Amino acid sequence: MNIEWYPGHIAKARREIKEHLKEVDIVIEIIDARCPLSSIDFLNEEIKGKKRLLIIAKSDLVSRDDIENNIQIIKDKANDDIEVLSLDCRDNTIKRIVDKKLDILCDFLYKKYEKKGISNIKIKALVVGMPNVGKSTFINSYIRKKVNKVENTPGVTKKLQWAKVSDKIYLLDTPGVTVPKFVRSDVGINLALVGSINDDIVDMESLAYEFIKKVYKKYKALFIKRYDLKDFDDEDPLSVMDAIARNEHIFKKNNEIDYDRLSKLIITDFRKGRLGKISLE
Ligand SMILES: Nc1nc2c(ncn2[C@@H]2O[C@H](COP(=O)(O)OP(=O)(O)OP(=O)(O)O)[C@@H](O)[C@H]2O)c(=O)[nH]1
Ligand SMILES: [Mg+2]
Repeated sequence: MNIEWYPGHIAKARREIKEHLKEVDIVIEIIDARCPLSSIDFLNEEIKGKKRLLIIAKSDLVSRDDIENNIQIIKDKANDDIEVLSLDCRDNTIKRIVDKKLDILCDFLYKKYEKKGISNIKIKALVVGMPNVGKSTFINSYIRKKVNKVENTPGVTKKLQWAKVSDKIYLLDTPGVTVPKFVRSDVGINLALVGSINDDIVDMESLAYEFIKKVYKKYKALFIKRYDLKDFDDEDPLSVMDAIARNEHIFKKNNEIDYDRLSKLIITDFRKGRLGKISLE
């Protein structure tokens, strides 16, 4: 299965974000805890040299072990100034912990201002990431005000928009953007599964099949619990899908399995965390 999604509005947003890079001091990149390695490295070339705060959003949907493993992989790969935080971005008590990380990253700026004798420091941060990862939610929680529109679908934020945190800190919310070409087909599949790619361009039946193929062995117990698959031993993805359909009674009028409805059910259960904590990476 090969998924690519780089429509015109995303190409345009990417250009606009690039133009703003010059005027920001740091970059806050938001990635999805369920596929952190597929949602990272956005604008990697362009942001080289910028201090980066990497926020692993939706951490409530993944086990601590999976998050720690992936943080280690990211830290081993990152060779620039980077701080990492894993969060539930809907939690509006995150301010203190985010401020602490920003202070570490901005220490160089404070020193620079101090040398010049400037006391009214202004820090501008760019908030970027793939579509639907939680950028606007993060900003709202950090500011403790609903300044940005949030919805569980990609492409909600349409324009770049400044938000004032305090006299000292300003954040620029941006539309979620994908890259012109994913490095592996796996990346497209993972991003589609977490809802970063418009569902309209994705074949949901193939996507559900890929999902089961990818995670069933590791998370079998969660599937058994959710769909009551106790006496079912086969691990073939299609057989698993059929077993779920039988137990959930997902048939068409002619008694054939309704794969369209079944696929949407499985993917929605995953996205909403109803299956339990599942990481794609
Ligand atoms: N469980 C969970 N849900 C989250 C978290 N952060 C955001 N969400 C949900 O994810 C969905 C998308 O959030 P947004 O803040 O609109 O994401 P965005 O990155 O701004 O999306 P675009 O503007 O479309 O690129 C919403 O339904 C949020 O409630 C999180 O940490 N945990
Ligand atoms: Mg947004």
